[in-house]
Amino acid sequence: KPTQGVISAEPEPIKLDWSSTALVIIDMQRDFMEPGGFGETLGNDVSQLARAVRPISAVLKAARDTGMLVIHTREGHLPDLSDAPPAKVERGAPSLRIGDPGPMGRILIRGEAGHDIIPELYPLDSEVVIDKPGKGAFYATELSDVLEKYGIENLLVCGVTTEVCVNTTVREANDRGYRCVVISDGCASYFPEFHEMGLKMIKAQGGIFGWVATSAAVLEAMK
Ligand code: C5J
Repeated sequence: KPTQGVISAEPEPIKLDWSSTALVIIDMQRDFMEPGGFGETLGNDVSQLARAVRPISAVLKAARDTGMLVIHTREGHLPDLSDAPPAKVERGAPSLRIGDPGPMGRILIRGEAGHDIIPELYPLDSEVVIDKPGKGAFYATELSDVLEKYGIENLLVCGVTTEVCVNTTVREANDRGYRCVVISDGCASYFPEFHEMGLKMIKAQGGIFGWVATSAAVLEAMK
């Protein structure tokens, strides 16, 4: 098995050691991906996100074959909403609010069917699952400790949505010194133009937040 590879990325190629690299899959939850969940309550067309599933699935398989650390994140709140700021719960005019009962259980609540990861990308028992109350995966979670424990220096990041939880997490990671390679077709947004700009923001200015590469380029580097 190769222990390192060069990803053909923008703004420039990046060489990574797989032993110090983790695949981070952001919020591929039924609540964002399927009708009746949090994403749809906000008025979004959830079918926009389906295109990310196949590229993520391919990279996930390669990461498992390589023995890379795999981390899945889930956005959600405790059943008593003690970790949900009123400023988040009360915002806007959704069809259902966080904590309200919906067709997949209570909206964005840990332990409910809607909060769980879609079957196609379901975590193995050996993989890390980070439950986060915010958009960024570092805020109020154990992610920093996990990355330190495994000696991780680089993150391959994918998931939904590009401009919200993916971008927030990449910005948090970049400030903490991690090299982030965002998998372009492994991310998606309810707003295609935000997806495009969200990726551009990362790789602009010499890679101000990180690198962007296609799933094909990542898979090629992992061969
Ligand atoms: C959003 C997320 N879009 N996972 N969450 O509210 O990007």
